[in-house]
Amino acid sequence: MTRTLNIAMIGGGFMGKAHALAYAAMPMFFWPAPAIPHRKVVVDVTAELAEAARRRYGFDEGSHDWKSVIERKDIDAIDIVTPNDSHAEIAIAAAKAGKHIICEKPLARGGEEAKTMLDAVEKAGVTHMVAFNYRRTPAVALARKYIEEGRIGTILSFRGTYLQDWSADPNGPLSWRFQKKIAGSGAVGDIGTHVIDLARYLIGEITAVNSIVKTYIASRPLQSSGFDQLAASDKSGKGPRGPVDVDDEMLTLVKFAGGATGSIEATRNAYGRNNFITFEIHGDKGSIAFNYERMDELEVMFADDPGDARGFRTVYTGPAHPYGGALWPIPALGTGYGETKIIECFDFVSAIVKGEQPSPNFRDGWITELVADAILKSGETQTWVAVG
Ligand code: NAI
Ligand code: 4PW
Repeated sequence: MTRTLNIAMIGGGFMGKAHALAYAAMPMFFWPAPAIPHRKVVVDVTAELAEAARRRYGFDEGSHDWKSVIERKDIDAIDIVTPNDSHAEIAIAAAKAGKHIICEKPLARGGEEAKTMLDAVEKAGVTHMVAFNYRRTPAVALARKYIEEGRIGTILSFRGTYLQDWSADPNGPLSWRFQKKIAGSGAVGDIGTHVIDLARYLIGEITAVNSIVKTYIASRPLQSSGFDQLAASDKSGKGPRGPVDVDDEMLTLVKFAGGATGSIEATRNAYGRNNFITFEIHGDKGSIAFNYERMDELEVMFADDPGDARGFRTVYTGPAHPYGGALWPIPALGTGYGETKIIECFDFVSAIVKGEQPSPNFRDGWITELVADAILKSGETQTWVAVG
């Protein structure tokens, strides 16, 4: 009989919604499922918030005390979907209690904190995963397959971006994402780490960076609750303001261990861009280009394409491509953010059942933090900085 895994999810905000959806939907797509994730307990900071999350996201129970939930014998896995400042404390306690862990990105507020988490999960011998879900986009997994098969030859260069505009308005509220003590950093940690993860997944380790890191908006209106208000409606700018002590934008050159070069840009101040995660990869036998805003499409050009058909062409992902058999039966029916989380959930649950470590795991999360640290340091020193 298919095993059941009892999940305790800590945090009932934006990512709480995405992960709860994934637990419910994963067996509907991946059937037979490796195990059935059961939404057992959801935790938030007050009893009222926990109860609202319980009803909304379909959990058996709500709680406002993650410490007692982690100790429960009937919980198999802990899902950490809280702001970044609580990831380490919760993950280390969960590891000590012998629970499998999935933790949202960025794993921590820097390499040092991330290493304490890695040490804890490795000592405990539990399954651990960091939720860089964009690499679960079928077109991104297809890009990796082409690279692994040598379809574009030796990789020469990688250009990656993550451009958004939700923080371009100076009267957007001072959410936790603009506070260093909670977030760790700004665009670098929040969205730059997604591109670092994609670069590592597709090309390999980053060894050195040379970066520009800037803050454009020095203060923002205080928001009325601890909740993040990415899409706050009150942007009147009235009322008290607080200081922003994180970066708004970063641009960096990168060197890869395998010899390729590249660049990464991340900003939340790019008017007109929404979830503009892109990469273009050039090899000595072809090129690949991707834009998340058209996430079912992969642009490819192979050097041996006929001379009268040179140029990028579009592959629409579907059943023939990674994860495609579990998703929808015809290419271009359309996948979305939800599917990336459903696939992530499948890979996490599969890893628990097989007793293996999924990828990306806490070691990947730690290395990504080391790259982010190097970018921030290079932004300060205006020099090349080695990673690690
Ligand atoms: P959010 O602000 O929408 O929700 C956070 C929730 O956690 C709130 O309900 C809050 O009350 C609760 N919370 C805070 N401290 C808690 C504690 N000690 N115990 C229990 N509950 C607590 O934040 P959001 O957007 O859900 O972000 C959470 C994490 O997910 C962050 O690390 C963020 O970087 C990451 N994230 C990842 C995304 C991705 O695409 N993979 C997208 C958005 C966020
Ligand atoms: O991780 C990122 C978030 O913090 C996300 O992928 C997008 O940008 C959505 O919210 C923010």
